Amino acid sequence: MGQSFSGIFNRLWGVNKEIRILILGLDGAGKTTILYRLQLGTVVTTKPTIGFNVETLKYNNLTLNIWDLGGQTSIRPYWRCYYNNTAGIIFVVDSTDRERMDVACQELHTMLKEEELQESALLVFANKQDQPKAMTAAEVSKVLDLTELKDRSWSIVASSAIKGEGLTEGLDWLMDVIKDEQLQ
Ligand code: G3D
Ligand code: MG
Repeated sequence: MGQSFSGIFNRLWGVNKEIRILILGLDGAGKTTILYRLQLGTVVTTKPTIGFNVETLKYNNLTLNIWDLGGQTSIRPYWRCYYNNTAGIIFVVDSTDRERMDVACQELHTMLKEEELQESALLVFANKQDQPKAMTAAEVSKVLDLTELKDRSWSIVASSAIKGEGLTEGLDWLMDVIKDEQLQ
């Protein structure tokens, strides 16, 4: 059997500061499903400002914050409260949602321009691979222009949040990168 999720995240135990991971993506991509799948503790939903729901999961010195990208640009300034100490970004894509791939691409690249996120590693989940019409991870990588990313550690992993596939592989990669960067 594969490693447990808590085992993966426990690797950061001993890193002597709070580490934040943002889980982002368009609505319906599968973010909440992934968060619950991790089974690391209680997910708390807060609404700090109008029209902006944040789900939070705390585990040891790790905080996972998750919200939907897209829609109201007026609330964007409020997101910045969550950027501090962001070691990693997990961007979740619905691989069957071909119509909104360009929106996902724009949202991702806008986010990555944020000053405070320049050092953050990026993991992309090409999610919903259990669906017959899903684009492959290679196809998603291409439409999201991931190869254009310079000076950033990034990886794309095919996943099915519903089946629990690919999540361990992706998070393993991300935790390794974060641990390396924190210990430097
Ligand atoms: P979000 O938090 O990114 O908005 P959710 O997305 O986690 O709420 O998921 C949106 C819908 O997609 C949910 O279905 C969920 O079950 C489904 N979903 C999430 N991941 C996968 C996956 O890997 N494969 C498939 N087939 N479906 C997935 P409902 O029907 O509850 O809206
Ligand atoms: Mg959600």
